[in-house]
Amino acid sequence: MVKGVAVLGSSEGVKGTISFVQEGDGPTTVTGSVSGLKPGLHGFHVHALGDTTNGCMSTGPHFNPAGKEHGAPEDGVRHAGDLGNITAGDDGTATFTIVDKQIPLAGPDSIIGRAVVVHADPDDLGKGGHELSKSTGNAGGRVACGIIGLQG
Ligand SMILES: [Cu+2]
Ligand SMILES: [Zn+2]
Repeated sequence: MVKGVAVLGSSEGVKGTISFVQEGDGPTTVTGSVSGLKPGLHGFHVHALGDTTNGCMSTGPHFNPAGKEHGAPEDGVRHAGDLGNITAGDDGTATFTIVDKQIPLAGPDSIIGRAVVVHADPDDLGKGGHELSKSTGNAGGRVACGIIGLQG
């Protein structure tokens, strides 16, 4: 079993910790709790670069080793990093569990050393008809991010 963790940093008061667990070649289970969000949906992705030297902008685009267009987690055509949306309640906290097969914690496409990003707005999952729908889901600003590290 391989475990990872990301502690979110933010210039906008958003806080959280995200945990990742993978058993063998199985899917990765992502669990997290993120507070300080505006109520509603927030795009949630693995971005390519584990670099926050210039805040969340330094994390680069969505992790996309297969060179595909942006999509929903359940779509055949999606970035590996496309984990859809998390939903914050009226208290501004999102608590969630996501199980996904495209974000391994080992091997050539491992997400260890990359970054997880929470966005200001909903991810339209590639279907919004906006010029950014097929690249970012038009999810708006990056309100929090953290580098995914291995957990002992
Ligand atoms: Cu993103
Ligand atoms: Zn994407």
